[in-house]
Formats: sequence, C-alpha cells, structure tokens
Amino acid sequence: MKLILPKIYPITDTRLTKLSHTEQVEKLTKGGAKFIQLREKYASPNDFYEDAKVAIEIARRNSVKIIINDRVDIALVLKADGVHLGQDDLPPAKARLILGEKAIIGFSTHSVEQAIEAVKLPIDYAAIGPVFATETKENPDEIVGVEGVKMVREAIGNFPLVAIGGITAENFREVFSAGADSLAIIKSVLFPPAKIEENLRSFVTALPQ
Ligand code: TZP
Ligand code: MG
Repeated sequence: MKLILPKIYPITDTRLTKLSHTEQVEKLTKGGAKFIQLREKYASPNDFYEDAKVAIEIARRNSVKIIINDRVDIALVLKADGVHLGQDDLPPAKARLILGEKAIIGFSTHSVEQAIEAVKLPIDYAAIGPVFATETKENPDEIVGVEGVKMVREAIGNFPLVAIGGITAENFREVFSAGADSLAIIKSVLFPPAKIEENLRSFVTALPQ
C-alpha cells in the first residue's frame, strides 16, 4: 500500500541540540510532528538503544511514527515503525526480510539514476538530496537543487518522495512545488533547541496537510 507521508518529517540530532532523542521527540510531538526519524551517528549502540526505547514509548502514546536511521537491529528489537537506509547501509531488500512487510523502509538517493533504481526496491519512500547546502551531514553528496527534485519526480511518477538537505522556512515552498511529498529537516526545525516546538509549528501551520 502506498505510504502517505506527512508534509514535514523532522530528524533528530543530539550533537546539534545537546538533547537526547527522547527530549527531542517530546518537543517535536508537542510541536505537531507525526513522523520522526531518530538519527544517531556518534553514540554507542547501547546508549542509542536505551534512548530510542523511551523515545518510541512517548511517540507511540501520541500516535507518532518513529523511523530509525541506519540501525535495522535497533528498529527490530524496539518494534520501531521503520528504518531509513542510505546507499551504503544494509540493502533495503535485506532490511525487508528482517523487518517484515509492515515496516516502513526509506532509502536515500542522490541523483536521478539512483532514484530510478530505488523505486524498483522493496521500499516505501525514496529520499532525494541534498537539495541545498547542508551543515548537518558530514561529507554530503553533491547538491541536487530544486531542479534535481523536479527531475526525480518526473522520473519516478507518484512514488512517495522525501526531499532533504538545507530546507528552511524561506525555501520550503519551492521544494514542494518541485514535487516533493514531504520535507525531511534537521537544523531549521531543531535549532535553536529552545525553539523546536515553535519552529516546527510554524512549518506545520504554513502547510496544507
Ligand atoms: N542527508 C542529506 S542532507 C542531510 C542528510 C541527513 C542533512 C539534513 O539536515 P539539514 O540541517 O536539514 O540540512
Ligand atoms: Mg545511513
């Protein structure tokens, strides 16, 4: 069944916010998020597991879906709603074997060619990016621009598409116009951390759901 993505898809970042995933999920939930990715690039698997466990409990109480970045094992053991995988992670088909039919599997792409290959895989959404320059990801791929989002949309028909990278309150409208279904955002939602709810609410209220 085709996944209906909420228009805004916040991703957690503990370095940027100095907040745990749990604290970020609490704030994002209050701000109106319905679909959140937990992305942890530095903590030990054990620390991430413990934090994600509580974050998922809170999310579940609020009917918020949680997608785990990279870690199929942690998604499985915590019964998360799904995983988000990159080009160098476990192949989506293997994640599907492990997590089963109901799991949401997202897959990052960085070009039209990769997006065309992605939609042949057992995934629920493809992500394309970085759309704009980003400070949040280490060693980001080349910027695809709004034009890249448009080209991917034309190439993949109505397959669910998330755009990511450098998306802000100033530029998000043009990313939707280019054909994205959903915008995955880190910095302009999470920073400054004291304004997470406010930042998110301003996106959510600006968007027709
Ligand atoms: N993948 C491509 S760009 C990016 C990731 C994880 C970082 C997005 O963060 P921001 O702060 O919204 O640019
Ligand atoms: Mg990854």
